[in-house]
Amino acid sequence: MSLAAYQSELIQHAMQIGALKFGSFTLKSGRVSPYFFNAGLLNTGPILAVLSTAYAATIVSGPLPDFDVLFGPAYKGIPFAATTALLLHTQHNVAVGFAYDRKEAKDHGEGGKMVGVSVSGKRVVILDDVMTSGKAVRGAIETVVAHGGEVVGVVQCLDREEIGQDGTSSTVKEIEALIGEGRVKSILKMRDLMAWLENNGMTEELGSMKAYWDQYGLK
Ligand code: OMP
Repeated sequence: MSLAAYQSELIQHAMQIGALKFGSFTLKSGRVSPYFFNAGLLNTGPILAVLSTAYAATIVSGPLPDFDVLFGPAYKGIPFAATTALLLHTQHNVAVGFAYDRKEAKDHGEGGKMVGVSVSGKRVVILDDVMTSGKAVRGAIETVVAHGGEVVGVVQCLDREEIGQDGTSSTVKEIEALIGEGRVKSILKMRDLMAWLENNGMTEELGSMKAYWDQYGLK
């Protein structure tokens, strides 16, 4: 399986700065994983340029339906949505607003939980870091819908390609059942990480990844 240049570049950078690690990690869902991708460490200008270029390319080549607002859930989605909205404009001539939420509602000033352009009555694409069981993205969908927006797409940096909350089908299928078929996109998938490990002769890590895939991977 061959990777696109931007995918290899992103994996390479992530490995160099320790954003992608191999070992033993307990995830939010309680699953014990042989790898962890910490998008919070993608925190320099050059890596943001690589990442948001990849997000923007994934959105336009998806293709996703036309939309009005890019929504980045707090906290990690916020800078990524901002830089991707910028690159959609400068690289693809696509003009969209961007918005994000607060984890705790503000009771003074402008108040409320949402910041940025209003999602009310708008077509919204959610942009986030990693999807495992889908809990985080379900929360983001609920937030957008509660504020009157229609979610027409979800774009992740990494889709771990796992089974969803109900344990019978993939997280992607569960989320697409909510927002429409073909509406969940990602820059990287778990199989891309496995291809990269194989290309780079990291056989021990690849073995652990395969065992994890057998337990929690797409059915
Ligand atoms: P779910 O809510 O189970 O889909 O898990 C996704 C969230 O878990 C992400 O938004 C991250 O906060 C976190 N996470 C990572 O950041 N990287 C990983 O490799 C795995 C997880 C995780 O805990 O599943």
